[in-house]
Amino acid sequence: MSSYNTPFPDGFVFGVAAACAQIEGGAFEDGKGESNWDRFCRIPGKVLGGDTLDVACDHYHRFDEDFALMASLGIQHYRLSISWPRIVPKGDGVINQAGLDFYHRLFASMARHGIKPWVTLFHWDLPLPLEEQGGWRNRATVEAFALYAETVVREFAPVVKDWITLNEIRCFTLLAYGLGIKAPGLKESDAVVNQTIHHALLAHGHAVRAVRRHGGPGARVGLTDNSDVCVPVTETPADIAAAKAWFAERNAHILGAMHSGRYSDEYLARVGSAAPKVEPDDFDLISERTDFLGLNVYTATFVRAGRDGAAYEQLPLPSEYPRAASPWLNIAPQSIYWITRLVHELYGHSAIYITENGCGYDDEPVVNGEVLDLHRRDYVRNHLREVHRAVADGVPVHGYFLWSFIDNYEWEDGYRRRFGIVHCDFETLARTPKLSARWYAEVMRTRRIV
Ligand code: PNW
Repeated sequence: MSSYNTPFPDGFVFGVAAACAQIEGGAFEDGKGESNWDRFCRIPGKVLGGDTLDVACDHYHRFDEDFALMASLGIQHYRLSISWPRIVPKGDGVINQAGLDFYHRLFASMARHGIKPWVTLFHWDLPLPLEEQGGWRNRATVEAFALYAETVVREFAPVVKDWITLNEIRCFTLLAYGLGIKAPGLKESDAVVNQTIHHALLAHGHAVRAVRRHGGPGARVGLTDNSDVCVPVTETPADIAAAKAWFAERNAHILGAMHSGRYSDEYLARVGSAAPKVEPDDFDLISERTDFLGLNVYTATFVRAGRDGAAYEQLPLPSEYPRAASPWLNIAPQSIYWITRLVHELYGHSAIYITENGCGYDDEPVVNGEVLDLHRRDYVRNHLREVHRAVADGVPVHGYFLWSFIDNYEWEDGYRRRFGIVHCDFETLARTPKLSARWYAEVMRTRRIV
């Protein structure tokens, strides 16, 4: 038994995460093409307050200042994403040199500040012309992505070693084409949604191949998934078995498919005529070997052993269960232990990174130069304890990236919902590290939960 305040192992990575569209701004600068989100945010009623991505945190012009701030907090690992519409403005294969130049300047600044990049190739901003041709419903988007991924990996192989193919397939397929919440905001059939997921899996495979071919020595690649997560109500063999059955079923179409190289019979029976169309060799691509798995963890469902032969019973959350301001974000720190353990047991991953974990709240004023976000400090601390427990139990969790470095554009929730450990004043764009940032700096410095 190790106590939770023993240090994390050597080599365990502590970092922070953000995504290009949410922080960069410069939405129409230096040849960047319009994205699906640039268009979506202008449709009345789609984004809270009609907030646009035009300026965001203005990281596009302030990255040097932001990396200096990161360095001052002792941050040595930063997960960021590259903007596809900056590199390929129309999605057609014509490259925008100014877009490549921007990321060269950005990586050079990171290197000067001693910060290592972990780069996501796709974090939801799609060149608008591709969206207009069907977006992820259209298999041609997969081919366009393959070309973009190859371009980016070739270009930045000398300075980037850790690549993430896609961020959260569910969010840019189901939530975008099925539930209508994220761009392009459509409510299509299950069959269409399942096809978008299949296309995303193919895109992932292309990016893995791009890194294998062009990543150079030491390059590594993995997917970041927001698996559906469950917590067994009691940590008994029966409830744990129930949690495992629930997890395998709920993640069959993404992690299950990637790891077994096929859609399971259970999944195909469940979706029936809404099953995706699969072409020969698709699963060679989808099941390409990866070096790690990234997991974004925010929230959970509780599960216990089923009655009358059912594999599990899923419990509704009482209305007073603890939540952050984001309505979907109930706070169940054990989720981070169980997701890593179940992923390891079910799919045999040998390297897992938490690529996002954090919480969104609405109103955090700066008072006397401080933001006293004890709620965020508690959220992160309680989750880190469960990461520590997973490590102590032999689950191969090799790193943790806190979402997010700075308050930013929280997609359909606009700028009101704040996830940052650094406060951003969206009027003046002033940055103020919150109490949680000071606390996390001490965690990184001592490698302990302080
Ligand atoms: C993630 N859910 O999105 C994204 O990767 C980030 O870009 C985003 O800012 C962050 O989490 C906070 O929302 C999610 O409904 C969106 O469970 C929705 C869910 C999960 C993650």
